[in-house]
Amino acid sequence: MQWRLARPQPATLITGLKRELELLQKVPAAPGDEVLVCDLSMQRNHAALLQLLARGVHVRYFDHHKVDQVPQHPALQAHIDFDAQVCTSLLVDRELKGRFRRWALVGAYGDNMTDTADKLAAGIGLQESDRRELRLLGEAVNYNAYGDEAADQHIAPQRLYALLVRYLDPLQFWRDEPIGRELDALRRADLDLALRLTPQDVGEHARLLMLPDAPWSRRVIGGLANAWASAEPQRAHAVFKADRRGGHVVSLRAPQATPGGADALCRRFGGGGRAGAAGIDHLPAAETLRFVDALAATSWGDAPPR
Ligand SMILES: [Mn+2]
Repeated sequence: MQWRLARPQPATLITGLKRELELLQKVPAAPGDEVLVCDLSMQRNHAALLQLLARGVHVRYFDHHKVDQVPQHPALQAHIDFDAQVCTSLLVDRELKGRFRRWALVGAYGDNMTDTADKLAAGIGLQESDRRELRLLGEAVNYNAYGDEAADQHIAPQRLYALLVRYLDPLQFWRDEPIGRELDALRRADLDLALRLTPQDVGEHARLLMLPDAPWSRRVIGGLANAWASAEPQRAHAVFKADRRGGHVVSLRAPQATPGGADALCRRFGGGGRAGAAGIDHLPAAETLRFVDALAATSWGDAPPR
């Protein structure tokens, strides 16, 4: 949003569900084309990135997920930062020097970076009621990315983007377009169902929730983890949802008080993410106990807060 508003030009939008990460291989770019990549793990798209660069495509890459090695290539402009206090929206904001700060805040709120976003919002003189609307919009847009299949989503992200990009000011969008409030109402209804479930303690510093497999639970898993993380900032939260292969999808949040180590724990089980928020796409049933033991054994305070 921010980049397109700053540099308007015809572009093909390629997007996917929250867990569809290997998107770069779907980019049909020709030599001389420019590709803008946002919020997509470079680790998971490494080979496709090298292929694009070799083909003579220019790539501008903004991301905050852990990557072992950023290729050195004259046609790659990479803005990568793993700090727990940044998200991709804030990296773009940094590059554009705050030109579309209100949109940047929508992204940051949507990523549950409430404290950072509140400070930035206060810095540009936004009142509490405006901050609240930006937060609701961010959470609604973020929420719409969740689900295991297109039918789980209220509106296709491509269509939502086309509506959003017509507005320079997200507050105007929130007030003029009903879709933001529709998504907000859906999110609340799903969350109300999920919050009826009681988390179980896992050791002293973590809790675990088990969700059934249903359209609402496929959408709510990440938002539920964020809601519990905010409500209980001293504890880590793992939300499990049954998948169709007899295992689970896992969404993990480190304690907000010590936001580190979630990605490291998930990587041991084939998942990934960032320091404060990470996940596992498929945890086989046979691995469940090993994960729960590892969760109980994690001493979050020892992880560097980055
Ligand atoms: Mn992100």
